[in-house]
Amino acid sequence: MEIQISTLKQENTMNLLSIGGSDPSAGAGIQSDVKSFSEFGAYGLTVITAITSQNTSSFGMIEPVSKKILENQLESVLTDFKIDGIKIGMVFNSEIIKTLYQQLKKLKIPIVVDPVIKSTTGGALIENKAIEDFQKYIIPLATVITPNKFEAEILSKSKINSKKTVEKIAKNIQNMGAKNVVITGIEGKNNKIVDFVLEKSTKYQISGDRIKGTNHGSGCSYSAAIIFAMSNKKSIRESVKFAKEFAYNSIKNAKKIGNGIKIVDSQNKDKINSELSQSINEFVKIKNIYKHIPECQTNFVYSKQKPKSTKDILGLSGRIVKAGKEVIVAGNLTYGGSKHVATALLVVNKKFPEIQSAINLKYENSIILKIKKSNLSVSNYDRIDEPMNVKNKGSSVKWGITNAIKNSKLPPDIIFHKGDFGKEPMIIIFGNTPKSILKKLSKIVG
Ligand code: PXL
Repeated sequence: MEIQISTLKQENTMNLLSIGGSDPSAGAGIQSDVKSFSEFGAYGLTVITAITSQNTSSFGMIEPVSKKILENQLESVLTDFKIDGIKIGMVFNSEIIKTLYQQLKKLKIPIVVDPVIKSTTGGALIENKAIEDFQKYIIPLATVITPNKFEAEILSKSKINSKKTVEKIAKNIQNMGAKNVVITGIEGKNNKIVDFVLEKSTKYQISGDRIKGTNHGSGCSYSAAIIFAMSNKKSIRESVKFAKEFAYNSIKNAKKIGNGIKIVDSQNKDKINSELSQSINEFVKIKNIYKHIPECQTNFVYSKQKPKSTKDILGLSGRIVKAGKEVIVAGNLTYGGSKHVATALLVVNKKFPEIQSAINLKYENSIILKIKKSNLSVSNYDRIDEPMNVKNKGSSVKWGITNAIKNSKLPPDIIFHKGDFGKEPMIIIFGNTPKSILKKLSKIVG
């Protein structure tokens, strides 16, 4: 079966729903979530609970939507799209809270609740009298709830002033029905900012550098990143780490767009990172792709121009791994994250600088046959010929790839070797970009 990349994209993009308020400054609320989701390569859907008017200096009016249009919006999205995860932000009043509860209680997808109470410019995002219903109806929907220190204090009606009280307050919020609690923005020692995580049966802290100053939208980008990671079946710990890094970069990139405080900028991933993460998302959704993952698992890499070492090549710190018939992405994208595939790419890139991306797949005769029938260029090397000193130095990949392209005039699409004693045979696909690799893949798998 031929895989059409265009259909693949249409059918397999992750759909994330943001339920919250509209912010015309687009720094927070549903507008900011749509931008974050799109940055992750996911498709963002929205259900609006309230319209706020605000800018970077002041907060104006709020108009909550009616129960009728809220129900109708929910019905529209829930009946049409396969939704992979939901983020709930501003809910404003009891009527909205109860309506959301009725519609969402039956769903079995991850829900991240960001219990927003006040905007940075001082606007009340929830009515005081609705907080009790928020605790009763919205908190139990949460797979993860992400209050900042101030919100955690309001929800638990107590002050955070020590590590012990953070734990107590997290437990208290968990007792309201949230499965996992992440209290963000606790000031730590040495200019660190700490997030406290309480899972069902474990607790820990994740610490990061602090950036001084007030920004609009940092909390929203944090919770949007958590729902993306959770919907990708990441663990709570991995999701929190991912969100912390994403929010950190968004804050670091914050821009003074209006006359008041800066607005966070989530459009901060370099192009290499954003194309590779999108392509990995598409790769793992290719039908039956688990059959092509080798025992040593798969890495998908993308290099900066003129890489000097594998540190200039982006890859997964974990791998794309097989779990039964599913394929899971373990770890995060980091420069220097891949050793073998990145080394192979480095060698090819030296001779053919336009080749900046690579992926390894399981060796199968049937694939080699398909490759030979396609118009892809293929070369190979034989590990039997490998000199002893190369084997001992552990530089087999470098030696093999150098050999395979020694006489090539054109860049290779595919290089394979059939293995050796104790060494798994392997196929590596090369391309200018991750997208071009997906195109080549569509000719040979499926
Ligand atoms: O960042 C919290 C938040 C969420 N939703 C809306 C907001 C804000 C903060 O201003 O305006 C609509």
